[in-house]
Amino acid sequence: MSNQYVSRVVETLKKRYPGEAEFHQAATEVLDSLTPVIKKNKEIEQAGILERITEPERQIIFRVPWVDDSGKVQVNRGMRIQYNSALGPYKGGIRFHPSVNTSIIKFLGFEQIFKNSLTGLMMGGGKGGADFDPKGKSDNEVMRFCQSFMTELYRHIDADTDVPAGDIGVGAREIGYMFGQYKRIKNIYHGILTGKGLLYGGSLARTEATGYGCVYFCEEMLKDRKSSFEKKNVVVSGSGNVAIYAAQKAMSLGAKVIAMSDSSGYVYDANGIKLDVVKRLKEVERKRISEYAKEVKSAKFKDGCSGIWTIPCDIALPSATQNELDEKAAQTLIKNGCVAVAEGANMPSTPEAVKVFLDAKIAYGPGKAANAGGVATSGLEMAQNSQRLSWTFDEVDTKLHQIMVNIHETAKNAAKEYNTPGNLVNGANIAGFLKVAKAMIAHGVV
Ligand code: NDP
Ligand code: 2IT
Repeated sequence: MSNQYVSRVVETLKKRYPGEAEFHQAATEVLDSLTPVIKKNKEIEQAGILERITEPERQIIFRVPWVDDSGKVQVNRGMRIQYNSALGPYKGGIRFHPSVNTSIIKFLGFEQIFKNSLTGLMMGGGKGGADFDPKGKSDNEVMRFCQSFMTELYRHIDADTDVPAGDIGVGAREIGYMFGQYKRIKNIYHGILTGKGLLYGGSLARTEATGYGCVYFCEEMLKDRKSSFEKKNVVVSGSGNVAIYAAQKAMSLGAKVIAMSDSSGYVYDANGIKLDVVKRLKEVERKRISEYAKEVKSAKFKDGCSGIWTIPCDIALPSATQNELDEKAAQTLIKNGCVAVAEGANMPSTPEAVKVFLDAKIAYGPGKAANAGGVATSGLEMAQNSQRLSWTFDEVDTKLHQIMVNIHETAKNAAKEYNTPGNLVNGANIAGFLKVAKAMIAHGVV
């Protein structure tokens, strides 16, 4: 359902930015949800809020030259999209993956505006990245790349301006190299990145936060249905940062995680995935998930990552990448008895798959609500850096848990208020949007 103002803005975006499919998808999804809000509040159209909120405040695109181990010069394309600063400094991750382009970084930056608003912390939205593939690169190559990336990025970020973090392909190692280079260039030691190592300003529980937060969110959806993770079979796609800690928290709540994946395929282990093996293979040895099946005899490896959704499960936690779960996969999940889907990844379900979940009225938590625990804990890392203090793991985890409970409640209430009870897509989009829109109106035409 869409009104004329929404259709006009979406059409203009498609004309102005042809070929940005992921961005069109993300913008259309959010704007369509906003129809009842726009009807109720005429000021939104008068103030051009949709035109402004869909256009990044600033886009920085730059060359990243670096020297590989053979001495050859390589060049990648780096970018940072500073999308919206109505609620605070731009905040959002950096992705290093060969697929990175403006469409992907814009979709992620756009989603980040509403996600960050939902956390209740003072953070605007942004995203960055490069089409660099860390896979198969030596530590030294990764270091030289990160140093070159930061040699341009440093002039655009600051603790109160724009605070990047990790995302696909950017973890503790990359954040460390980028932090070191920033400090060297600027001679300032402050919290310009989050997801830092614990020795130099990182927050306890940030590593775990996105995955834990996703499970906390899912737990709230299950509670509303008088259910829990106890004795449930869970499928988690991906085997990176988000997937590993979503699996860990689900297991600690009594669930059995029976499958995980990477971009080449998935492992199924009816006895329950041994997470210590996955952690060693992925976090320490940087190997493929197929190695898991060579080590653990009860497991089977299958080529192709999308097959993971054919495994019967009670709960699915898509935690790999965008559009990894399509309509057919959604139908198969429902047919096999899946009752809850909480998105650890950003936009992992296609629009058709989302429709299947909403029509079936299963518990469905969209990424911008369900995976907000990562950026929320980044916000807590910024607060600790400003105070020059470190909170304990339990303090951070308790705050994270409360934030996820609040986000669920906020999205649920907004869905009800705008006449689509239970639809957390509408609820999250509306609640996230309203705060940003009101701040933008207060700031005047900027
Ligand atoms: P990682 O790089 O740690 O892990 C990514 C995982 O997803 C890997 O298993 C990777 O497999 C898989 N993957 C990546 N691209 C594809 C693809 N095209 N097809 C299938 N699988 C793929 O990243 P994160 O765990 O940090 O991020 C996962 C998702 O969570 C992303 O959507 C990210 O935007 C989102 N997210 C991350 C947050 C964070 O704090 N890190 C916060 C909120 C959301 P392979 O190794 O084969 O590439
Ligand atoms: O998509 C995301 O929310 C992230 N990659 C985390 C961003 C952050 O600033 O912690």
